[in-house]
Amino acid sequence: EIPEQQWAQVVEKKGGPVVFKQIPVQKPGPDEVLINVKYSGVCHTDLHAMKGDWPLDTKLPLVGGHEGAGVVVAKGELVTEVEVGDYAGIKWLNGSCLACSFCMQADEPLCPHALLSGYTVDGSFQQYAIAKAAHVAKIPKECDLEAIAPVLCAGITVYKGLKESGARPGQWVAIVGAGGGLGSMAIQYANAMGLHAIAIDGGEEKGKSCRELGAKAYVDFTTSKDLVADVKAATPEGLGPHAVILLAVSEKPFHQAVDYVRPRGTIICIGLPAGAYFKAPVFDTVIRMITIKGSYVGNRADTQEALDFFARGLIKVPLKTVGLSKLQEVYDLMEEGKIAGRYVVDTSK
Ligand code: 8ID
Ligand code: ZN
Ligand code: ZN
Repeated sequence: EIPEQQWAQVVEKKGGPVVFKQIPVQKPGPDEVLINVKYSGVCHTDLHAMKGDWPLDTKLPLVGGHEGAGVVVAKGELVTEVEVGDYAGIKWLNGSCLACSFCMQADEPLCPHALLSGYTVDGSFQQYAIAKAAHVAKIPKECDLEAIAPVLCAGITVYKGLKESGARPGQWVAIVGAGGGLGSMAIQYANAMGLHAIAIDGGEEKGKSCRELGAKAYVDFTTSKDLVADVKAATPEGLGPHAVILLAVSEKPFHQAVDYVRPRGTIICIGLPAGAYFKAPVFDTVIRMITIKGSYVGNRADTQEALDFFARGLIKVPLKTVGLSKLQEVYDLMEEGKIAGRYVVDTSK
């Protein structure tokens, strides 16, 4: 009993707003599954997509969303990896060709034919969404779909970023934008991986939530008189963190990271502020042997590893859940930087 029509949030023109309306339910192709999305996390990427912030066009009209947790309700004839009734997740990488040199090396986010949920194909801000079976996240039956939804982008992305940083258990990592959706997850993954997290964000509410999530220190960028000195002071011998995970949606903190990262340290760029450039002094980068890298979501193995941390009970990020009909209000709060942690939308409301 899959309905013909369903509720969705649709971006009809660049800049938005989202329009809550009924649209047809699609049928899965031979290598695709149809997922009844129960909950979907709201990532800042969804807001960037609606605003047209990046040098890559979205489809229009567009159903956003790429942290969709739900139940498989139909599948194409070639699909063998999941069954109807299984829990599954729609993530940013909706599909990839599986045949190019990047896919062959498990770098499928770099696939030139990648399909992006809620960007180049419709995503999870609807009750029924399509994904390539090869790429859906396999969610264990014992997991809570509401709580696991934000793992499907935020969790995977920060877990991959921490891996890319090369930081080892016992070392220190600065998380910039720690009070946001990705940042809250990053504190928890860092702890689970045996790292010491220093949280950087703005305001008392985010500070409180970062500490509750297990950050060893909080530096408030809105009140700190010398952010570089404060971050270094929070690390042993004042040498600075071994890694910096940049999640902020603003350019300035990217430049500051070079000044406080420990010599031989690694800076991981993940946040995607519109039109931003990364500028670093060549002299410092050379003589302090600093590594600067980008990190983009994760591959299928990273996905299952990130979900496994959650399934083991190691990742507990407080959520705020509202009906799918309230998505625009979530975007408004996000635009103002007022969200501590992650919002999740319930597609039944
Ligand atoms: O694969 C990827 N690279 C990937 C995956 C998913 C998301 C990248 N992203 C990108 C998003 O597109 C977005 O640009 O990561 C960024 C963060 O996404 P989010 O966590 O969903 O956004 P949020 O919840 O709004 O959190 C952003 C935080 O940054 C803080 C804000 O206060 C907020 O808590 N922040 C800002 I804006 N300026 C800051 C500063 N100067 C800052 N924190 C510290 N210092
Ligand atoms: Zn995302
Ligand atoms: Zn490919």
